[in-house]
Amino acid sequence: MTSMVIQAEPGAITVDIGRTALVIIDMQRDFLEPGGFGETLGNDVSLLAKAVPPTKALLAAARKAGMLVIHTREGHRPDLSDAPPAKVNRGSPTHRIGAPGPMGRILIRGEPGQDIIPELYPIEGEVVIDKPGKGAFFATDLGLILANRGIDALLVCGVTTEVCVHTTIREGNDRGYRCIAVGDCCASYFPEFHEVALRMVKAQGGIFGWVTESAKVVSALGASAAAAAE
Ligand code: TIU
Repeated sequence: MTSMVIQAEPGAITVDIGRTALVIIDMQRDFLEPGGFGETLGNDVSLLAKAVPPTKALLAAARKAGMLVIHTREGHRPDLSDAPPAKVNRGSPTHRIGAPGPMGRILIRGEPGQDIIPELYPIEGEVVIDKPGKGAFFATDLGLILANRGIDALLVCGVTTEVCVHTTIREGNDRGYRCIAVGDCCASYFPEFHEVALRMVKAQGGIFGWVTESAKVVSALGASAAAAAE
């Protein structure tokens, strides 16, 4: 077991690398690229781009350390049987889940827009969770996969901070996982929601978990590898 200390708020946290998973939430073309679901909801998708380079660096460091990497994608079956009508019937009728868009049917599994952006594309051996809800635990086998691997800490990043990232952290926290939001690897269409969502995680002594930055995790992984090589 190799542990590392991550500098974070409200305080530093020690995790075992073999019992920690990097969970990258919904870095999908539908949310990050023009023409996808995010833009159809009236959002400026360019606001999410800044989370991509730090996430790429964090992903590279996690892969090098042999950490479990999990990618999630929000999306539904082509027949929409797993999409609640209350979710589908929202927004403009031409821009709803399942409607044709420039990157295929919006938020439908298997369509190009529902897939992960090329910069962060999963590699062989990494887990991809297709989720019908905002939280990554809801109606998925994420909990089973984490339990089978003995995971007890989650480094969580992705989009959007106050929606799918926050819901997943809340779900994970209630299930007993120590959740660490990697702030610069998260982004929102609403910068103020991003800021407040992160503050909510670490408030009250870490009511939902911890907040850190990618450089601090990369540095902790580097220090752990250096110590192991001694
Ligand atoms: N619209 C929005 O902010 N987010 C979502 O719909 N899904 C995720 O956050 N992934």
